[in-house]
Amino acid sequence: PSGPHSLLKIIGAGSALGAPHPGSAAGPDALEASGLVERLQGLGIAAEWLETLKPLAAPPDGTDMAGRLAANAEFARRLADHLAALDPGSFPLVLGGDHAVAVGTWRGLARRAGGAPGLVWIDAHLDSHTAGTTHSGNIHGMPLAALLGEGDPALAGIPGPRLDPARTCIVGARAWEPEERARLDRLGVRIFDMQQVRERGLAAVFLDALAIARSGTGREGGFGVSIDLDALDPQALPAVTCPEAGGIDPQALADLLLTLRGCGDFIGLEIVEYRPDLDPQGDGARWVAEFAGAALGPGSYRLREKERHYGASNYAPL
Ligand code: 4U7
Ligand code: MN
Ligand code: MN
Ligand code: MN
Repeated sequence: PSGPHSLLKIIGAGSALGAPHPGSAAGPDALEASGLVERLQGLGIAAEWLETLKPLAAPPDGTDMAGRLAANAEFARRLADHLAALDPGSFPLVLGGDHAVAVGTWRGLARRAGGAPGLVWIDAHLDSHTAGTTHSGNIHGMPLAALLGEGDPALAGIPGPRLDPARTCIVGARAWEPEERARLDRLGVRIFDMQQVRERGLAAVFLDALAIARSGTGREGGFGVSIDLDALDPQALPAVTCPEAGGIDPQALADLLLTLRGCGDFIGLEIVEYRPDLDPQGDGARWVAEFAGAALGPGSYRLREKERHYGASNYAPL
């Protein structure tokens, strides 16, 4: 760890409080042990593992919705506070954990950026239920609705600006319930489902999604990308809680994430839902390194600017 000279700060969000299986809570520790920092440093990225947040205590089995919302909200609030306070010379990579941690990630980064970021949400699911519409009761199916300001105030009220639906979009969706779809349609959130990805190709869809997230005049918040690994095809990456057949080819996604290197308004990357207990060969860990390396590798405008302003000891010469 090179302290102040690291530009890329990795924050582990080791919570599975939102999921029906505890396995994703171990995601950050497994990714750290897999040598992620070293892999990124090998690509010339000045990366440091800053910290891994853990839930205070898992609520006992049978805890009601209010209790589970409160536990998820406590974790999200703490994560948001850490991210909002991150030093200005760094770029955040948040690693889950289940996708409920995203409520903390994007409220915290919105505060840090001084406004709501546009957001590209890459996921097999829409994650736009509320406690009132959920079929499963699982809170990792609710974070996007909460970020848009919908649903129980415990989750929707984590401090920070709410997302602008006009600058929010989803890529890769193929499994949803009618209520969450209706919510997003009402709000005007654009959904690029898997059928569109197949018809138009991932590149065309991804560039449209980026344009939406980067659009508008009040762009002081920049934009971010949240990757739920279940967006990818489970034949290539089965180590997730809610696999859905017919997903995105991981190499195709890695190739498109290269686009992010050119974006000066890119404010944060999140990768969630990794299940190390289902990943004996470490394929999932390898893809996480590929995605982060593609988005933030040498030539990354965002890291280069930070290097110019704040300096970096181990960033590869460009
Ligand atoms: B993830 C689901 F019912 N919609 O609400 C639900 F299909 O963060 C899935 O995208 C949620 O992994 C998946 O439980 C949440 C279900
Ligand atoms: Mn998700
Ligand atoms: Mn999902
Ligand atoms: Mn899942």
